[in-house]
Formats: sequence, C-alpha cells, structure tokens
Amino acid sequence: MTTTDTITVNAEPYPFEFSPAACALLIIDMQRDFLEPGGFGEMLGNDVSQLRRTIEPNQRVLALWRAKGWHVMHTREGHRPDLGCLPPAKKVRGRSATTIGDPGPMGRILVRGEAGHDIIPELYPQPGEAIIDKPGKGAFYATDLHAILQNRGIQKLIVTGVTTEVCVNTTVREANDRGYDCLVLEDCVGSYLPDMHEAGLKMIKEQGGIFGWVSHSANVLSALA
Ligand code: C5J
Repeated sequence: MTTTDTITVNAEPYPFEFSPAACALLIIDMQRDFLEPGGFGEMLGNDVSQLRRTIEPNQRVLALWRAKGWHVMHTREGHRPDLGCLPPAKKVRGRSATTIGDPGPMGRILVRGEAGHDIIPELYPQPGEAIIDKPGKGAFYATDLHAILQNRGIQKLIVTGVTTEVCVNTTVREANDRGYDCLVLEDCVGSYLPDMHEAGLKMIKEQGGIFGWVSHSANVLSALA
C-alpha cells in the first residue's frame, strides 16, 4: 500500500475513503485533568471511566498510524498562564467554586504547562507530532491547525478523543465548514454522559452525514489489514 492509495472504511452513513498522505489522525484533548482519577473532571463529580475506556482503542489506532509514518496531531484545551486568552464568560460559566486558572488537583486548572493540562502518558505525543494548544472547544478557533493541515495537503481527518459532544463535536463542525471530511471513531471518543455521547455521534452522521462519518476502530484496523 502506498500513501496515495485509497483506503475504504466501513462507516455510517456510507463508506469513508481516504488516502493516507492526505489524512491526519487528530486526537482531541486526551488530557490528564479530563481523564485521570483525581483530576479536575473527577473533582467536578464526573465518572472518568466513561473517558478512560477510549484509551486502549486510541492506543491501537495511534500505534498503527505511527508504524505507517502517517500524520498524527494532538490537541489540548487550555489557556496561557496569565489567562489572557480566557474569555471572562468561560471563566465564570457553570458557577463552580473552582474554575479555570484556579489551583486544582494537578496544578492550575486548564493552564498550559501545568501537569493536569498535559496529555495522558498512554497517548503522549512523539517528536514530529503536532500539538495544537487551543483556548476554545473547537480545535480551529484561535489556532494554526487549518494552516498546518493546508500546508501538508491534508483534506481528511480521523477524529478521536474527548468529549464526544463538546470538543470532538465542535472540532468536527469547524472542520466541516472549512471543507474537511471527518471520520469519528465511536470507541475512541467518549463523554462523561453516555446519552450525550450517543447524541453527539448521531448529530454527526444523520442527514446523510451532515457533519461527517462515524465508524469503529475495528473497521479502520480491518481496512488496513
Ligand atoms: C472537552 C470540555 N475537551 N468538555 N472539554 O470536551 O469542556
């Protein structure tokens, strides 16, 4: 198989086709504060096991992408230490006693450079894999993701990570408006809220794939076998 061959993955609402040279694996916000026991997510009362079930399938897909030498990119949601890129509305939303920028269980919450903001060791980026630090839910807002994808000739994205209905969905919608085709792998994305996970996937693939495609990592692995 060459990087310009077309690979077809069984998906909903219909098969997803990509050429490896023009496709990136985009892993969204697999950060310690969202996924690890004792992190900010769990501190807010969330069940982190709903997110942790995505680690193993992500590892499988990531290992394959790395073995092939294909494009891998990671994102992290977070803010500058001076909080200059944190909109006041985002700071106060939710009326939690502890909010972004405050001291949390793994350093200042969602602040760049803090332990909790970093990517979990199981999926830690390797040299050469772009890390997009994003202040918003979508990975395109106020980042250079679009420029990097354009410069590398990437038109298709395989999107994984957390959470399904928030940062994954927002990124897929932003990508769709910029002309990218996105395939979301249902076992590699997760939400603290199972019903939101289901709804998030449905919103992507309904109406003929209005925002993109949904499949399972097993389908990607078998398409490449
Ligand atoms: C992400 C969030 N990554 N739920 N953030 O989805 O606030």
